[in-house]
Amino acid sequence: MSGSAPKTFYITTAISYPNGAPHIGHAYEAIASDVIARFKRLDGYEVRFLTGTDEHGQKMQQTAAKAGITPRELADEMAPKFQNMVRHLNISNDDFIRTTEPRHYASVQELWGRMQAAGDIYLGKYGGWYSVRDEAYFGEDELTKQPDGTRLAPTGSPVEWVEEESYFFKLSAYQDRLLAYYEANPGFIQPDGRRNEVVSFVKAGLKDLSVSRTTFDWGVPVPGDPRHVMYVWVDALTNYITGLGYPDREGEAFRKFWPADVHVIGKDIVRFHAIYWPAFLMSADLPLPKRVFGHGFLTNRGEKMSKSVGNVIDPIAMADTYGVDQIRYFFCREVPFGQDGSYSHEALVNRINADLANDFGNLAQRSLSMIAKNCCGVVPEPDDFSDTDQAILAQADGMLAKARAAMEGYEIHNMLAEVWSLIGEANRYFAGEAPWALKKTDPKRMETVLYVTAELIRQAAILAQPATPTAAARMLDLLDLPEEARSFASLGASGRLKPGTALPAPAPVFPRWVEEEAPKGEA
Ligand code: ME8
Repeated sequence: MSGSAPKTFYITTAISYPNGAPHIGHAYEAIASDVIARFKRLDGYEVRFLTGTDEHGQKMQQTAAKAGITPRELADEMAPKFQNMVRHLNISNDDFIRTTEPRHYASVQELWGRMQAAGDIYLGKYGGWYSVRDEAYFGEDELTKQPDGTRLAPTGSPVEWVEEESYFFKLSAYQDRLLAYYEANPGFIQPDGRRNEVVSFVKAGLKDLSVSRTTFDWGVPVPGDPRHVMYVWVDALTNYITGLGYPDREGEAFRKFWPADVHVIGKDIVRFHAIYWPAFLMSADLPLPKRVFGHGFLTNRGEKMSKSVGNVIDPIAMADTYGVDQIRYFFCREVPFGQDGSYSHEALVNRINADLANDFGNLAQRSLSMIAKNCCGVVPEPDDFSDTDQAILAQADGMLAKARAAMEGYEIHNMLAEVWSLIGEANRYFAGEAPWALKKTDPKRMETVLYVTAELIRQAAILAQPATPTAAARMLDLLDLPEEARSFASLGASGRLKPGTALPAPAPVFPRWVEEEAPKGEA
């Protein structure tokens, strides 16, 4: 990288609807994206990481109406809860966008103008089953037909066929170009299963998309025709470029970071990101994102979380109960990224105690305590390395390549599995070499074993930083590693611990979960 511009990496999460409090699905997406962002930063990339809230649209308007407040009041009340959640979970986002900000209006209106200038927006009529009481359209499949032929919305209110004036985006014109793009960029939609769904959907034929509404007014006004507000997805998707200063395409952020390296989103909104968004960008003659990654859904013991079932988990309460690093590690390690995953108290406690407290925490505590007691609290000077020492050091030195390979496809779970397999080996090494027994028989060999163990902890802790940033930093503090020696550039033989370095008194980093403290009412 000498002399050349730093490698850049732009990652985004979906922007959340703030019509309710943040739930564990929002937290999961933010955590996984944060692990990717931190990994890339530590690996020498200049990273830009955006998250935020999606504040317009009918859902927000309806929730506000029920609460007797304006949608703006609702957004102003709820958006800080999302900002607070990302802070609480130690998410390293560089920006938090709210779609009600003036910078975003400017961006969406510019994008609309470019799509219009390209001839892709026309005025037509949108027809659908409309409930006046709910002020909403419903799909045919959502309705119940009454014996008298009338139809009822799921809310029980009657619907009527309504046609309203609407602007349309010529999505149908992009079918072939989209298919060609998917073909030429097989990694664009990940994981592969989601890609196949999108490809079949597009192959089946695309209809033009209604992109404005006149039945409500909580949205970005259509330029030149303010009776219309833009369809919330046109507005929402554009956040990804607003966050880079669009419409200023010559600005530093846009030039440096667009196109995005990855949009991390849930599986339910892959179509919007893999079909609409690239079509809008093609129309506006802007480069397309490199990848859309659709992660799975989290369930509570296999059951969908819903307010009515009462099993919605508050991520902040969960982090307060188990620990921020603990839940970050749990979700990223336990759930293969891309697949659905399930949460349970037992599974979490198992990971906390087995992986964090026993395997990593105990090993550090035991080996560093021995250094404190038997090596005057300084990193010991190793003697010649045995074959066993050399083999395990080589394994540690090879970790970065393995971790990178896993993260290439955003296999966060596999990246962590690699790091913890090294920790497992380090435990076997420590137990096998039994430095406590060498204390009397061969103190020099004891020092070598303690050196090697501390070196393994150094490398594992550097690699654990993306998932467990606070605990890993504490562990690196215990090794007295300066800030500049904590990036991935210091992994491997070139960054070996320096014998003679005075270490602070060891302190436990990963506490055990003690079952009596289980939260009451937790099934
Ligand atoms: O969809 N498990 O917002 P949203 C995992 N505003 N992820 C989940 C989940 C669960 N149980 N429930 C939701 C929106 N998510 C739009 C996005 S982007 C331009 C606009 C994920 O608040 C969901 O898939 O309903 C999405 O990626 C994110 O949380 C926000 O969902």
